[in-house]
Amino acid sequence: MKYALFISIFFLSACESESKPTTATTNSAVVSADHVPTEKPAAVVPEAPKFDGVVSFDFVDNRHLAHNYDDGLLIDFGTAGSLKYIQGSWNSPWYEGTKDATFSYVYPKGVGASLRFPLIAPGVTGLTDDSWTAVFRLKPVGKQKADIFFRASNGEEKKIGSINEIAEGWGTYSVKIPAGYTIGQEHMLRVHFAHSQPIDGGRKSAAAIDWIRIGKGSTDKEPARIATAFDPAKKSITLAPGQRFFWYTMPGKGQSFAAKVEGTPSLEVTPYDGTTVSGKAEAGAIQMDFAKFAGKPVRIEFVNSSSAPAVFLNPALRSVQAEKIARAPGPKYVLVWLVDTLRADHVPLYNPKTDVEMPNLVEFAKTADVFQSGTVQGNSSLPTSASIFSAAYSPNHGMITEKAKLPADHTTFGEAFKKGGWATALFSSNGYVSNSWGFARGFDLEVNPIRENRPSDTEYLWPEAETWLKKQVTENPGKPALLYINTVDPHVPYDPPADVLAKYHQGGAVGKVSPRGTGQLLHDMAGGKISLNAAEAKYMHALYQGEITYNDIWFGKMLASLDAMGIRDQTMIVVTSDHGEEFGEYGKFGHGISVNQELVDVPFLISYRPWTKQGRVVSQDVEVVDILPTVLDAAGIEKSKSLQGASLVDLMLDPTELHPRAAFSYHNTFLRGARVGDWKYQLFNGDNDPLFYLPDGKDGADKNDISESKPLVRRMMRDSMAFQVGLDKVIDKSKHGTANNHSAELAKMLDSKGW
Ligand SMILES: [Ca+2]
Repeated sequence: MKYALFISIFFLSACESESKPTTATTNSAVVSADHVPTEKPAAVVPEAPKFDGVVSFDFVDNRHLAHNYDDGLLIDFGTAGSLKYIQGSWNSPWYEGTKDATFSYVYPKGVGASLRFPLIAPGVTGLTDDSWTAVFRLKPVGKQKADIFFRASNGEEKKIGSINEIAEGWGTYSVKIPAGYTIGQEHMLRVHFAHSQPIDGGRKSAAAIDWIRIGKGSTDKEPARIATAFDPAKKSITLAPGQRFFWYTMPGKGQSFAAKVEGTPSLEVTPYDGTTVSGKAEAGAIQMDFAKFAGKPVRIEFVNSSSAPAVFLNPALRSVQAEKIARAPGPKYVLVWLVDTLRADHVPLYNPKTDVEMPNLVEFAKTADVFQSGTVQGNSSLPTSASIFSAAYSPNHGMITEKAKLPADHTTFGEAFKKGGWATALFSSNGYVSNSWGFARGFDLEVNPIRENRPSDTEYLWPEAETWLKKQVTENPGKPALLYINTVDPHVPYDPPADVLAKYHQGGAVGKVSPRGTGQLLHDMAGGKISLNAAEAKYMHALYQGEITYNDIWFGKMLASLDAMGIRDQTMIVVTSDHGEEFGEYGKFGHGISVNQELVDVPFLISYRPWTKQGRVVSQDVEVVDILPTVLDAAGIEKSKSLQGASLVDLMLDPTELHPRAAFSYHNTFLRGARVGDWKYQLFNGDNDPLFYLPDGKDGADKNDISESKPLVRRMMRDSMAFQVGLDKVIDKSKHGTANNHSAELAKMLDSKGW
């Protein structure tokens, strides 16, 4: 037997006080010289230091992302912060929170409940004895007993104890955690009660749970809770003696930490790949230059190792304000050029190693903002286009089956511009992106060659769109116009013209692959009926590359036409895709099958020359749900409430390096992806949640799972994913921020929501 099973269950007395956590401080205090308070402290009463820069991560607003360590990691059920430990309540056996006069709690569904958490204690590097405990504050439904299971990060689960005597009413119960588990790693605790009974509202449960505390020598003392520690009005965080709050996040370029403090708290920052750096109070403030943490996931801890309370005031990561670009009047024309099935790493601007030629897009980028990481919310045309057209995440718009239709209560691309008084036209060579699924709502004109049994290549689509646009420009010169174009060339069938294909393949067709038959071929391969040899796969890939270059030729003709019409400088042009394509990197071909980067990482460029003539690269992670809010903002049209994305106009006009955002993808109902900078995370239905470092990707970006070796990063992604999962039907990024950086308004909403 691997673990010493020393199991004892006991009631803890209310006044018991056990060992306090000790403080881990390594390295010396770091105080940046750049951020010395600008005002000199007065002789007796020090003035509050004034901090430079723009607040880009506010620790008080991000209180629900904080982990609370108070005599152990405290998981306070009935607060939104508990979402972090139950995967955002996704397929989770927990009901929503219930509040009574003094605290909030949660009923697990049925007899079981589980939670996932980092096994962590200050100054403890190994779990070498059995002094660790899990303490539960709960109230049984009827007569109950419970078995407690503990699962290591490698999936190995052990029963660690039982609670055989659960008294009526609220009580605390403790189970010892045997030695042998790995500090810092993610673990799972599972409670299995004897039976469930009806509670109310048709619900069945076995017990109400207020909190669970996990730590070395943890007791049943009343916890110092988030709701009392964080004061949003005063922007303060008060730590009880021995308490600490910590956040897992990734700082951006050029950020620094600053807070005024009272008492003697300290700051500890632990990068995923290095040792802890500590900051101590000087002149009533703690300040630290975060430049060395840029792009690195870190754990940031607010620590009070004294025996008196300590306070952080206005704690924030701040960015240096860059010079803004003047906001010239917005565009008169908006043109969306969507290239169906175009993965980012086949675009030279995103991957210098690709041999795909896109000279017109490369030239275009000289006067465009190139968003370095654009993430689609779906992995096939229907869900992603629904996210573009409604600016909503898929659990909200529900377009994940062919039977779904864009819901009437979502304002669509066409409707928003129509309402703003614009002329609107949709030219789509994708059969899904049509009125049959609700996409044409609000458009004056819909043209869909596929559904009209006409050729769908861009050489046919663009001339029709061009005719409409010319007519607008000449016959309605006073009226602004939206032109949404869904080109489909790189989608199967891969059938580029011979002169373009010659750039990527010499000689005739190879083996089983015929250009017009590639659609059926992908279908048969997905069904396992057929597989390709290396030469055939290479040829098929060359056909795909040829289609991209073919599309680029027509993109160039479109730009030349705008120039000829004299409207280029009046037009905001958005270039993106609805998903990529897999070419055997994971053994499969096609799309709609995963949230791997090959499918969800797409080109994302916006040009409006009065704003983008300098051609910047924007490093923030952006999502296609941001497109509609952006073009509406640029056009000066009010955005409706149903839109969940955020306008990127500020990013275009203000180069300040803000806190990195998270971007999310969805595959049906059972798989989600999250990206923050170079880090990628996938969450499958169940317990499988691999982590990837994208620069490691050689023959597949999402291949090398490092979740076991980088637990700090995994926890950061788990926290972000939890809030996206919990909020993706209601979050409005324009006022709530993102799942990994909450606004004051979102924090307030979460305060009231509980869980
Ligand atoms: Ca609670």
